[in-house]
Amino acid sequence: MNNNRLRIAIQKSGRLSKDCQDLLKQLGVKLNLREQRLIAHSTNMPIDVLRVRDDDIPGLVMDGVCDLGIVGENVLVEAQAERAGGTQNADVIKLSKLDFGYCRLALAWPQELGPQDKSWFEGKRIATTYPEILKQYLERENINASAVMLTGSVEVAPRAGLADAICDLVSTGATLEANGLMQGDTILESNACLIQNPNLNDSDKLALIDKLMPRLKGVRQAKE
Ligand code: PRT
Ligand code: ZN
Repeated sequence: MNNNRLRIAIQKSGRLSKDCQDLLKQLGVKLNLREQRLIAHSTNMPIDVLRVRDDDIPGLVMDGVCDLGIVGENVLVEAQAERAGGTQNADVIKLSKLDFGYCRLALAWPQELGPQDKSWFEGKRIATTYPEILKQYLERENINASAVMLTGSVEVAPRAGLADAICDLVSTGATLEANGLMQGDTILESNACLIQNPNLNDSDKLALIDKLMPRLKGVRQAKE
């Protein structure tokens, strides 16, 4: 990998991939993404795009392996909370919120229990992929409940007897409905965002970012 090229981490395949690729195109970054490679080199700018799992993106940017990254705030906030208090760098510069990947992290419980207030969660087990964000919320709200970490199929946890409730991402609400779950409090609202390694000091790379940022602003305004 050439160190003089600006390295941007994006999700390889998933909900953010298409929007990330479209955004790079709108910024004038020409890429050959046809090959299923980890790294795609831009043909018109000194930029390399790394295509990885979204969960790896915050760490790659915090550690300076990549200069920039595009990731959901949900994944970013969880990764920062995971590193909090440890020795690893947990800082990033949030350059811009992006206009895709919108969702909310919300609590939900079996519909048949009907509406519940916060006190219901006392002593309950809550399945989630975001245990750190959930723990922060429970502390804030003074609720004594435990987080059950699941990386997938969170919405089936109550029915499977693995948990009493869930804390999961919601966009349309169709998944909750299909699984007989009732939506409660939103813990976090999330969009995709563009992040930068805070220790980046290469003047050519910083100049390139300065050139791209007004374009990004233009792309976002055009969408309004
Ligand atoms: O393989 P990799 O680890 O990269 O991908 P992934 O499977 O972890 O993530 P992916 O592609 O599913 O999501 C990437 C990012 O998209 C998330 O981190 C969010 O920032 C954002 N996003 C936006 C969503 C949703 N909307 C969303 N609806 N991520 C997940 N969902 C899931 C949710 O977990 C639930 O299962 O969709 C279901 C709910 O959707 P509705 O429309 O039925 O409410
Ligand atoms: Zn993921």
